[in-house]
Amino acid sequence: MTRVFSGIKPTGHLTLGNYLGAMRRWAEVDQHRSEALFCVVDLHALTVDHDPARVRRLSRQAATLLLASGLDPERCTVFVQSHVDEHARLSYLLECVATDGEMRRMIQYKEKAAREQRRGGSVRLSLLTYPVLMAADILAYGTDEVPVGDDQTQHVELSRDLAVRFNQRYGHTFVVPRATHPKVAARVMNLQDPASKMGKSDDSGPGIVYLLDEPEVVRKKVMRAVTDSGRDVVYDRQERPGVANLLEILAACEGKDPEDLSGAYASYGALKKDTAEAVVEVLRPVQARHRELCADPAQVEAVLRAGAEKAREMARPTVDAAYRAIGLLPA
Ligand code: AQP
Repeated sequence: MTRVFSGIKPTGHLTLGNYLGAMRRWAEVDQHRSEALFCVVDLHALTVDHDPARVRRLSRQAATLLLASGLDPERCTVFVQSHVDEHARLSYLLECVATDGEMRRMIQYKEKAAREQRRGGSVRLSLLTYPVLMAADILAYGTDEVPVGDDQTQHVELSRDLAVRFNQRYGHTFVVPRATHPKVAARVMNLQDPASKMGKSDDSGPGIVYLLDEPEVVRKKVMRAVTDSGRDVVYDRQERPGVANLLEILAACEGKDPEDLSGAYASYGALKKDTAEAVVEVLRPVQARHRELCADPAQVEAVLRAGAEKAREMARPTVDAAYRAIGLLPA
C-alpha cells in the first residue's frame, strides 16, 4: 500500500491556503487510499523567533483542526513531530549527507533569512538546516508520496536527493519519495497581494483567510480582494493574478475548473460574492467540528498519544537501519 506523509507547522493560524493546498486532500483522498501519516511539525516552528506558549497553543490548535478537517484516527496516524524522537535522530544522519551549498540554495531559507534580518533579528542555524529535518520527517516512514502545496516542491526534491545519495553511498535504506499537488489551488495567493503566497506566518492582515475566521470576516476579506485593472473575468495567472486567484479558490471549493468558471462571470463583484459564499460553505463544517473537539480536549490528546506511539513503531526500523548502514555500532 502506498505510504503517505505530510505535515503542517504551527507558525500561525491555519489558512485557507493550508486547507485547499493540502489538508482537504489529506482528509478526502489520501487517508482513504493509502497508509497515511499527518503530523504537526512543531520542531520546524522553532527556526524563527517564537513565543513558547504560542507554539504550544498553535500546535494544539493545528492538531484539532486536522481532526476537524476530517482526518480520522481510525484511518490514518495523526501526531506531533516532537513526540517521536526518530525525526531528530535521523535528521543528524542526513546532515552528514547534505551539503552546505544545497542548504543555502533553498528558496525558503533565502526568503526567511532576509525577512528575519529585515525585522532586526538574527538568523538561526536551524533555519538553514530545517529542510534536512523535513527530509527526515519524510524518509523515516518509507514515504512514497508527500501531498503538499506548490511551495514545498523544492523541499521534497531535497528529500529525494538525500535518499538517493544515502542509498548509493551506504546501501539501500530509504524509499525515494515524490511530491503530489492538488490540480487547483496548489498555491493560494494573498488576497491583498496576489504576487505573494497566502502564508500563515505572514503578518496577519486582510489578505489572509484563516480557517477559524467568522463568516462575516471571510466575506469582508474576499469582497475586498485586490483585483486587476481589466474588467472582464479571464483566467490568466500572469496578467490577471488577482482574478485568477479568486477563480482558483472558487474552483477548488466547488470542485470545478477555473478556466470554465471564468466564462460564467460578467463582473468582478459577482465573482467575489460567489467566492466568498463558497469559502464560507467549505469552512462551515470544519469550524463546527472544531468547536466540538475544543469541548473535549482529552479526546485530541488521546489521539495524539496513540498516533505518536504508532509513528514511533513505524519509523524506528528505518532509522535504526540508517544508523547501522552509515557505520554506527548497534547499541
Ligand atoms: N498558500 C498556500 N497555497 C497552497 N498550499 C499551501 N500550503 C501552505 N500555504 C499554502 C501548504 O500547506 C501545507 C502546510 O504548510 P506549512 O505549515 O508548511 O507552511 P505555511 O502555511 O506556508 O506556513 P508558513 O509558516 O507561512 O511557512 P512558510 O513561510 O514556510 O511558507 C504544505 O503542504 C504547504 O505546501
